[in-house]
Amino acid sequence: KDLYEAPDYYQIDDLLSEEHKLIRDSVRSWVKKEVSPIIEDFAQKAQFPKHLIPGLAEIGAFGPTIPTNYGGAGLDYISYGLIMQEIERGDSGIRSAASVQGSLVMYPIYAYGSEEQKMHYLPKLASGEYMGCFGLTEPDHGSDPGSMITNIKDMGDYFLLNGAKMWISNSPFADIAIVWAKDEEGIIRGLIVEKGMEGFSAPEIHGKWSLRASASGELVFDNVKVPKKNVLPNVKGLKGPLGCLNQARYGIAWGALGAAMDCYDTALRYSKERIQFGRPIGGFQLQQKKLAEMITEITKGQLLVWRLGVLRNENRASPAQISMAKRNSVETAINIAREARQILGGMGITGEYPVMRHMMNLESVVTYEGTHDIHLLITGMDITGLNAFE
Ligand code: TGC
Ligand code: FAD
Repeated sequence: KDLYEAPDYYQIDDLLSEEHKLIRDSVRSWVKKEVSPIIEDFAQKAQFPKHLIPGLAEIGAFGPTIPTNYGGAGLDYISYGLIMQEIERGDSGIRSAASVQGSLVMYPIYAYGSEEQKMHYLPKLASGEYMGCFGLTEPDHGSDPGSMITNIKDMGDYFLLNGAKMWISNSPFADIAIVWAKDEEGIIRGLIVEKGMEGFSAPEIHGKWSLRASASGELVFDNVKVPKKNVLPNVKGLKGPLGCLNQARYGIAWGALGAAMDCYDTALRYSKERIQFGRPIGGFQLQQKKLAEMITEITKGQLLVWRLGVLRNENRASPAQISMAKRNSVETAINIAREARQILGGMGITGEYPVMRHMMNLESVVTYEGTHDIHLLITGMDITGLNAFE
């Protein structure tokens, strides 16, 4: 593809500042130059392209909203959203690496850490010198993380950590892990666990058909001695990890639309070029229905995330509003990917086009950071006041 046209059917660009557009365009050209040419190969090989880490740091993808005195980019939430949108236009796995680093590793250190922890870790994470991962999910506790069994025991000078985490993005190569574990009173605490601590391992999960260019793994803790200075002092309880998820889910709400835009753009071009029965397939009503519905859903999604960004900037976005946007964007994207793949016919199943890769990636995105069902139930609880989880 020589060109990329970002759909902007309702002149949503008018709602962006010049700075927003500059940031968006510079990330877009970075993705086009650095990600698009190599991503299919890395996805086929099931490898995370580690060489992209310095570039991701340079475009401000690691901690876009973290203040500059800690090494972050100090940007607003619309900028953060636009960065995620453009990265996920390239690949959800690359956006995942950035989401985890910024929202799930830097954010908890920034929001719940001591000044010493912030000064020590945040600049290294912002520059990509350290990469991090976030361990909440366990083999037997996914949607219900409050029932986790990973635990810490107070041994005086240190905590003894035991348990296991599952499905952890970036874990196989991460230098540090933000780990959520219960103390002896059953209260969830956050810990910074470092690579090389005795009894800590992070084996990779193989055989994924989705998010193949992202490294996923386990975190296994067998009597790991975690110094007390590595505990995040300023949060206790499930609201700690859930607060980080608000950050990441917000980014995914924008990101998934990037994947949707790439699928739409690819299908639209193909429909104008592919000739069957003597004319472009885009001239057939059935294909036009698919394309018209795609641009309608993308436009609705763009307006929703833009408004969410404004609310987030004003610190007024509720977790339930974030859930609605994450769920809507991912559903939009997965439906568009499936329809776009059909428009491409047989070519749609090949790596010549990005559509099937996006489609497979989105099967993870619809599950992680709270499944489609869980976000629906969060909306249900918010509007009825009745809790379906109890
Ligand atoms: P519940 O009793 O409702 O809440 C416990 C405490 O947490 C507070 N809270 C929140 N705080 C901040 N943000 C939110 N979004 C919050 N939601 C709830 C709540 O007020 C309460 O506080 P307090 O002070 O009263 O104690 O908790 P519950 O056990 O009933 O669970 C609720 C539920 C199901 C919504 C929650 O557990 C949930 O969201 N489950 C989904 C799990 C999930 O999303 N896991 C994601 C793992 S990380 C991941 O997937 C990374 S992928 C990264 C990538 O590669 O991009
Ligand atoms: P389950 O919770 O077992 O759910 C199975 C099904 O049951 C789902 O359809 C779900 O919607 C449904 N269900 C569950 N409870 C209810 C209910 N109350 N009502 C109705 N239906 C319900 N986790 C991390 O901590 N860190 C990471 O970095 C991370 N990265 C990931 C990367 C990938 C590629 C994947 C696939 C997952 C990752 N996860 C990560 C884990 C992810 O957050 C979980 O997979 C997700 O929260 C769902 O948990 P589960 O897979 O155990 O499914």
